[in-house]
Amino acid sequence: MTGSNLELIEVYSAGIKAWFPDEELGWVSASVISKETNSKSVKILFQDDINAEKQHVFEAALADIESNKVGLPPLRNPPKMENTDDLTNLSYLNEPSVLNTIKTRYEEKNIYTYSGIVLIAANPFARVQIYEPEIIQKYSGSRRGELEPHLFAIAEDAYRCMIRDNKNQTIIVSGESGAGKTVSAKYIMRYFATADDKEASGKQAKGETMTEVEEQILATNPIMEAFGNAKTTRNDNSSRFGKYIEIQFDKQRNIVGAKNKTYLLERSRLIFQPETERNYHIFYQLCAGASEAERQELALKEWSEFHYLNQSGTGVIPSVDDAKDFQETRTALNTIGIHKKTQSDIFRLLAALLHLGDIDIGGRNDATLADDEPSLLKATQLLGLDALNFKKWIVRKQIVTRSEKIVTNLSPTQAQVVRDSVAKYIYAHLFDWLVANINDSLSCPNAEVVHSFIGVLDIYGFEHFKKNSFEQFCINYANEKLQQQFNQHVFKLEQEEYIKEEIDWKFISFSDNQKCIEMIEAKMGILSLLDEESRLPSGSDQGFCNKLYQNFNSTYQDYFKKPRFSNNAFVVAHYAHDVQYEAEGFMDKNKDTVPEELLNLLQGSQNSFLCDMIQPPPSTPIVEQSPKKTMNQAKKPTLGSIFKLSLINLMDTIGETNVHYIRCIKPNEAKDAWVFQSSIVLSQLRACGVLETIRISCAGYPTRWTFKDFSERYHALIDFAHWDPTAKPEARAVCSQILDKNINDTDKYQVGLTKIFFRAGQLAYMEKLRSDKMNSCATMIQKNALRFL
Ligand code: AD9
Ligand code: MG
Repeated sequence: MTGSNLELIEVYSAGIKAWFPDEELGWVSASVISKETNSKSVKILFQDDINAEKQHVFEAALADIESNKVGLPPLRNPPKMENTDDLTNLSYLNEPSVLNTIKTRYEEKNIYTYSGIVLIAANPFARVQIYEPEIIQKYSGSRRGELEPHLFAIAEDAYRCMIRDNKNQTIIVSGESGAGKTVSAKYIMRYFATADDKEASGKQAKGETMTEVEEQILATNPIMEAFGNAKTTRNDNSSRFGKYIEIQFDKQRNIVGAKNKTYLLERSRLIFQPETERNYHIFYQLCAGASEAERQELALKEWSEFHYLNQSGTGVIPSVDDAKDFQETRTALNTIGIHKKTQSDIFRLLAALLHLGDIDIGGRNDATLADDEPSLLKATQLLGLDALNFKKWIVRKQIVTRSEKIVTNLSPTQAQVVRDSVAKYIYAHLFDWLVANINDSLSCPNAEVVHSFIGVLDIYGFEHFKKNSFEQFCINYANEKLQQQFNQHVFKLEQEEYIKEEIDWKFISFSDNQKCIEMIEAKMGILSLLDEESRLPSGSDQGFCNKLYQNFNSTYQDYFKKPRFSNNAFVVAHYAHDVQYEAEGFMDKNKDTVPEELLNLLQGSQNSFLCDMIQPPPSTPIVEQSPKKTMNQAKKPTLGSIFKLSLINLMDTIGETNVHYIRCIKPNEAKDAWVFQSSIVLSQLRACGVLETIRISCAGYPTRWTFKDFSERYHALIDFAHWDPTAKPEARAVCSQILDKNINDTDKYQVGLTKIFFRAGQLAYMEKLRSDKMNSCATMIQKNALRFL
C-alpha cells in the first residue's frame, strides 16, 4: 500500500534531517547516516548536526509505526523555508520545526511571526526601531501579508474587518508575566490614535497629530500603570490587573471615545511585597515627587520609612525616576480631566494608607493601641475619621447573635489583619473609582455616535509557580475560558475552510476543556464550594479543601487530584499544565471582608471623597439583599463570584466580536536582550495554545496546495506510459493523475474545489518520490550522455 505510515520510512534516506529531543536545547537536529530495515523492524542512525561526536538512533517495530504507536522522528524543513514568516507555510508542521522557525527569525531580529491567524511576538528586551510613525503609516491601509508580520498588521486587520463587516473587533494579547502584553497593547492603541486612514473618505491625513480624545486614551496608560502596576521578580512594570479597553469609532471611522474594564486587581500587594518586589508604583512616585507643601500636609517620608513600602527592602528600580513619573502621572490626570482638587484628594488617601500601615499595634495576648499613636492620628485625620472609634474596632470585634452583641478583644495579629483589610478595601475602591472616572472622561458625550469598537484585552497569562494561591487560581481559570474560546475559533475556521472547499470531512476531536471550566464555575463547582465555606461561621480553608476532595475525586477525576503528600492542597489539570493550589488563604482572599463596624465608620467619614468613592457602583451585584438590610449587612459578593461574573461578561462581549490573537513570548527568564532559550519558549508555546492549534490542524488536513502549484511541482510523477503529449490538460486533471498513481490510501488526501488537502507528513512522502524520480532521470541522462561519447 502506498502512502501509509510505513511508506514514510522511505523518506529517511541519507542526508535527510530530523529532530531529536534535548533536555537543554529543547530539540536538536540530526542527519540520517544509515538505515536498516527487515520484515519486522527498522533502525535509522543519525549524526547530530551540532555535536560531531554524538549520534542518535531510532529503532522501532514496523507494526508499531504502522499503528501510530511509535512516531518517526519529526522531519526538519529545508533551510530556505525555515525562516518563513508564517508557521503554517512549513512543509513539516511539527513542534521542533515551529520552535526553530521562531528562533531563526528572532536571531535575525524579526520578533514577529504568524501562526495562521495568530501573531507570535517574542520579546526582544531591547529597543527595536519598528514602531516609528513612518512604520505606522506604512502599515496603515496595507493588507495583512503584504508587509512583514507586525502588531500593526493585526491592528490594521482589525480596523479593516470592523469597516468591512460592520462588526466589533477584539484583539486578545496574552502571554506570561514580562512577555510584552502591556507594551504591545500600548503600541496597538498608539497605532489607532496616530494611523491615517488612507481610504476613509473625507478624512484628512493627520500625520502625527492627535485629537483630544486620542490623547486622553493614551493618557490612561500612565495612570493605570501608576496605580495598577508594580515591580515583581518577573517584570519591573508588571500589571497586577487585567484590562479590556474598547476603542470606540463613529461612522466616519474617527475615534470618539473609549471604555476600560478591569479584572481582579491584586489586593495583597498593598500590604505585603515579596523580596525584591515593590508595592504599586504610585506610592513611590508620591514619596519621591510630592511638593514640599504636600509633604508637610500629608506627613510624607521616604519610601524606606513606611512599613507598606519597605518590607521587601526594594524601593528603587534602576532606570526608573519615580519623581519624574509622578509628574507624568499628574499630567496624565490633567489630560483626562481629573481636577486638581480631586487629585489632592487621591494623594491624601494614598498617604492615609501609608500611615495606616505604620499604626503600631502592640500587646501579647490582647492587641493594644495607644490613643495618641502618631500614625493612628495622622491616618484617621487624613481619612476624616474619629481616631478613638477607629482604634476601638481595630483592636476589638463584635459578634452579633440573635439575642445580644458580644465584644471581644483581638490578638495583635488579628488586629493587624483588620488594619490591613481596611487599607486593601480603600485601595481597591480607589482603583475602581479611578477606572470609573477615566471612563466618564473618555466616554463619548453622545452615545449614539458610537458606531463600533475595537477592544484590546491585556490579560495575565497562565501562571504556574512553586506555590500557587487564590490569585493564580483565578488567573488560570480566566485562561481556561480564553483557551476554550480560542480553540473553538480555530476549529470553526478550519471547518469553514473544509466546507467552503466541499471536501468530505469528518469531525475531528480536540482537547475540549469544557469539563475543567465546569468544575471551576458550575453550580457545585470549586468557586461555589468556596463561597459556601466562606459563608459558614466556622468555615476554614481546610473545610473547603475537604469539600473538594469529597466532591471531585470521582466526578472530575481527569481534572482534579488530591496531592499525595498534602491534605490542604488540590491539583487542577489545566489545559497547559497541572497546577497545585495551596488552600491556605483561599477563604479570606475570597471573602475580602472588612468588619461591619469599620465599614460603617468609613461610610460616615468627614472626608467626602472617601465617602463618595466607597459607594458601590450601580452595577455591583448584590447577592440576596433584602429591602430591610443595609448594603453592609447584605451578603457581600465574594471576589470569586465577582470575578466569575466579570469573566462571563467578558466572554460574552468577546463572543460578539471578531477576534484577533497576539501571543507574547518571553524568550528568557533573565530579561536579557536577544537571548532565546528554547525550553522556556516551548513551554509557553504549549501554554498559549499555539501547539494545540497546530495539533488540531494536523488532525485534519494541514497541508494545502492549489491545483496549479501542485501540478507544477509534481508533474514528473505522472505515469508517462499513459501520457498524451499533445493534450493540454487542466491543472486539476494533472493533479488527479499524480495522486492516482502515487497515493492509494485515499484517506491521505482530499480534493477540494480549488485545492488539494493533505494529511500531516504526506508532503514529505511526495517530496521523496519527486527527488527519487529526479535522481533517476539525472542518472539516465548521464548514462545516455556517456553513450554518445
Ligand atoms: V505582566 O503580566 O503585566 O507582568 P507584560 O505586560 O506581558 O507582563 P510588559 O509589556 O510589561 O510585559 O513587558 C515587559 C518588559 O519587556 C517591558 O518593560 C520592556 O522592557 C520589554 N518589552 C516588551 N515588549 C517589548 C518590545 N516590543 N520592544 C522592546 C519590549 N521591549
Ligand atoms: Mg502587563
